[in-house]
Amino acid sequence: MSTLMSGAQMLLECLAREGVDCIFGYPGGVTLPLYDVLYEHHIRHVLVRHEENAAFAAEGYARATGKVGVCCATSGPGATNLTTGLVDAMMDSIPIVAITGQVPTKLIGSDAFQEADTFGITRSCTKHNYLVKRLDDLAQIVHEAFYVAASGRPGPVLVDITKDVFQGQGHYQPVSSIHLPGYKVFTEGHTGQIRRAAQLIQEAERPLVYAGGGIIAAGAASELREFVERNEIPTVNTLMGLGALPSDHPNFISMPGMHGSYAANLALTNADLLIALGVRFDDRVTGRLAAFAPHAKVIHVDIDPAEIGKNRAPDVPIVGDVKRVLARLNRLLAESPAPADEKLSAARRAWWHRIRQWKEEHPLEVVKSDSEIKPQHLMSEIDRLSGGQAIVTSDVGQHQMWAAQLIRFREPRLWLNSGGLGSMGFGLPAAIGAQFARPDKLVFSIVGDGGFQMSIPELATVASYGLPVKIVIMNNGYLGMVRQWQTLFYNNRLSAVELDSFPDAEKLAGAYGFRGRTIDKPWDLAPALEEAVREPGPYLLNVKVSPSENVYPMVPAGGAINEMVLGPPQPAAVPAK
Ligand SMILES: Cc1ncc(C[n+]2csc(CCOP(=O)(O)OP(=O)(O)O)c2C)c(N)n1
Repeated sequence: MSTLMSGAQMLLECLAREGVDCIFGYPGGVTLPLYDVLYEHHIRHVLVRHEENAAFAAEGYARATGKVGVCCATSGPGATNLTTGLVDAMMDSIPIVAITGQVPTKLIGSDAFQEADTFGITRSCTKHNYLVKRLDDLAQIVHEAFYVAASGRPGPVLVDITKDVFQGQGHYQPVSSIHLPGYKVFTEGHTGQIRRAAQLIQEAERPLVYAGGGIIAAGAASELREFVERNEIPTVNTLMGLGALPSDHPNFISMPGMHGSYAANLALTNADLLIALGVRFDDRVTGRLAAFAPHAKVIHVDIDPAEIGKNRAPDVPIVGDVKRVLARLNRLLAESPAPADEKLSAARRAWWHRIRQWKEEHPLEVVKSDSEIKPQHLMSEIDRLSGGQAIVTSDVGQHQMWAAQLIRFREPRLWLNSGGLGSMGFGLPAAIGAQFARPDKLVFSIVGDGGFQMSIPELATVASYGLPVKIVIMNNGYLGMVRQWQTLFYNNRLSAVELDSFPDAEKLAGAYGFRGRTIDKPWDLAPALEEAVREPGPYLLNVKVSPSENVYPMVPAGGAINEMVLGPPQPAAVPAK
């Protein structure tokens, strides 16, 4: 007979059995019984300074490892503070389990102190959610929550637990199987469609792989690499997919989309076959949908049937785990190679030639100046120190786009950013989660001066755990990305974008007990970053960059992705060739 335990102990037993070693959270009234058990439990609880950041940190942990991240909040305001992080995880398909406390069962619906309808509020921002009102259901639900979060298309799952369940006494019953009628995960892919895909791949003159976060979620990077190498196919990785193919791989073009490269966007526009792998044809990638990849047949592989045909009807739909589907495609293409066809080979050579030309005509450039620090210069220095190996989290805005364009990632799970939701305030807490998950790694957190001010409370978390995160503020004195749109599309009428009061970084970091510095001279950039990396603990580097720089290329909202503004002085529309 197993030992009698409280609901709170049982919850931790479940988490331990799920391999959880770390929870990001913030306590409160109804979670007191849980925190009492955490007091002497081996699972580490990390006290963040705001619940939103608990969710972002759990995401950072999950994004850096592929494991389920866990966050925890009390009822009412604690739970509602989690919601941005839940939506963020939902949009980017990140597996997290959020535990929230709820008022005692008998008080539900009575407007009790700190009661909120967490179950109702989070229904639309979770993959699945539960309200636990009976201790007998607890273990089953918690194990289900982990299964749902991590299986199929990953996502956030919330478990709302009443205080009486935490306080009740019962026996933990191991959960031997999880059977969820109505929740089916299709992993294998349809054999006939995989054959059709193989045939299209062998016949295409201008094939292009368009690979996204699904490759990283599925752990399919080596299958992707084999696929593009064996079939000699050029590849674009979306913002969420950076690192799926190493940035310096010869088949890698770069990121496509609104701030994607000229070559990547023209490759999409001119391809005759798009092999879309774990992507969702997001509007920031496609631009005007009707003009997206107008000459291409589409093979779309995704584990979520709802993605197939959502934005673009594919010619070959394949619902399945992209890792398994690619492995099967690789086998099929190896076993039955296409017969030699000189005309086709010449067309493929010409395709590669055009792509190389586009890359040479308009590369993503590192702009430098003798008098001021250019944002691109900052990113290239971080890239130099990272060598494609560091974990880099970003916040949202111009710095995010420059980082995505100019920093290399040699592996998956190094580039962590809020892609779908674009949540400012993500970068620093995500770095905290990532650093806990990967203490061995150098972690840069690149943030704008706007987003940083949303996360300042987390400097306390960084300090109190001595996390050696290198926080780099790209400080342009503006909400830069909004300023850019106002400059380009609203006659430079700068409205509510100036950030004219910014704290002294050295004093701010010093107030928390670690080192910080502000620089604004280009010759100080490399030494200052090196100093930050050498520092064994945290470091806050405030880099004042030229204030009014714009991110290019840029596809204006509603434009086709070949209609890029390539940069000052004059917009240049690039025709599809
Ligand atoms: C929570 C949240 N609020 C508002 C926005 C809208 N927004 C997108 S980018 C941006 C400006 C970000 O400024 P900053 O953090 O300084 O970064 P920069 O663009 O200058 O690199 C804003 C306000 C957002 N993405 N997230």
